[in-house]
Amino acid sequence: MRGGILSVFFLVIGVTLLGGLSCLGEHESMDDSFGTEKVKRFRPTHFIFIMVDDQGYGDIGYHGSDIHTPVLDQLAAEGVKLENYYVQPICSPSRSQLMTGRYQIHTGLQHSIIRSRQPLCLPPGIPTLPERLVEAGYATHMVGKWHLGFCRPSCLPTGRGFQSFLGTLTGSGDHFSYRSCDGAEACGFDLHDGDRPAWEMAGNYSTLLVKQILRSHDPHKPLFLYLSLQAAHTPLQVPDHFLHRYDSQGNRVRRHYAAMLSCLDDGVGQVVQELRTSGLYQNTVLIYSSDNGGQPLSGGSNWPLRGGKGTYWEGGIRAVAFVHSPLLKKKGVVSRALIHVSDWYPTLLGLAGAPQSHRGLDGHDVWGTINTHGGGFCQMSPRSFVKGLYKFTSFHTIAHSSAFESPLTTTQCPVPTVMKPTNS
Ligand SMILES: [Ca+2]
Repeated sequence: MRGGILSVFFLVIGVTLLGGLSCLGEHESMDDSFGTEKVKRFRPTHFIFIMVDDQGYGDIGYHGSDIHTPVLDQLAAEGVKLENYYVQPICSPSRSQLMTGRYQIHTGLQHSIIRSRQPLCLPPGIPTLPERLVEAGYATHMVGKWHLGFCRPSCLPTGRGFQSFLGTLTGSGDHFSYRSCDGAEACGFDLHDGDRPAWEMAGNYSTLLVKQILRSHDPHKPLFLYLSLQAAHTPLQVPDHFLHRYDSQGNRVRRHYAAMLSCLDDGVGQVVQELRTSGLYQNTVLIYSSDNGGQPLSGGSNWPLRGGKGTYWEGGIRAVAFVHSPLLKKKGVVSRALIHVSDWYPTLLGLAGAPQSHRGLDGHDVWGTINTHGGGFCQMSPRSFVKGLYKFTSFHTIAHSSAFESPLTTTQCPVPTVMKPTNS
């Protein structure tokens, strides 16, 4: 029996994974709010990072989309919506920044995605987020799309800090067959369990994953689960019952894309339900992020932003993101603080109580901004710009230039302004 599209598959096994880590030993009580210092003194915090692929800024219910995402809408409404959140315009650079906390120009990954035949991966000398979390005592698991190179065993997720990995190494394989091609002459099977092809898991993966998780299970450790979904990246494939939700959608491409996001939405709901059932939920920080803007040619919409995936217009780099956690001090708020995908590295390490060295990092610890100032005080972000091919400057910075002397309000923060290209 076919297992459904990759997103469903990953979410199902993601649930299995969470279920396997349901016991965390003795817990101390803590109040409803927390910061880095409190986390150090109390029980460890679990991280669920959900990275979705090519979801457009306009393709989520709370941005007015015609795509139904009730689970995501509710999670975001109960958390902090990040409305000034930036990523890179394509897959590998964004993911490299999440893993290293550094701009891709500092890791050699600034050119494009890593193609299957390219002998490239994350630089071995730069510690990754899961490597640092392992040092802090975390169990680290990855399910889903890697797309950060696989030319050597040391480049694989299991070579870069994840204690278990089940997923795909390339960027756009078939959701059903796991066939992935880099040109017609270079195709292969891309579903891997650790460092080996998982041929046998194509139809019966969940059972095997249970075994895998049970083998690696340590109930006393905090959890970092990187759930990296290939939905809603091409190829646009989805089980029929999700398609039927959009029978009225006349655009076939858009219909399939929308159905993939609904499938994803359902799956995230299963993950959260399992978090509740397993008792992990109350001490979990769930971060949801798209890796780049939507691709209009593949059904995505970034409305009202201009441009899309692969461009440095807002539609390519301003992404859907939110944080959901019972531990947030302020919930149900919209943050317009400038936050970038590279910021998760120091932010999560800070929450984990890991020793911090900011040497070489481009990311900032933005937990205080999210947790305490989530109501839109953009000037409270430690970040004033994002460096890429273009510089982005927050209104706060502009307001302190000679040309803009108007004081900021605390309720309205304009989007960053695109400045001239920079070589620095
Ligand atoms: Ca992508």
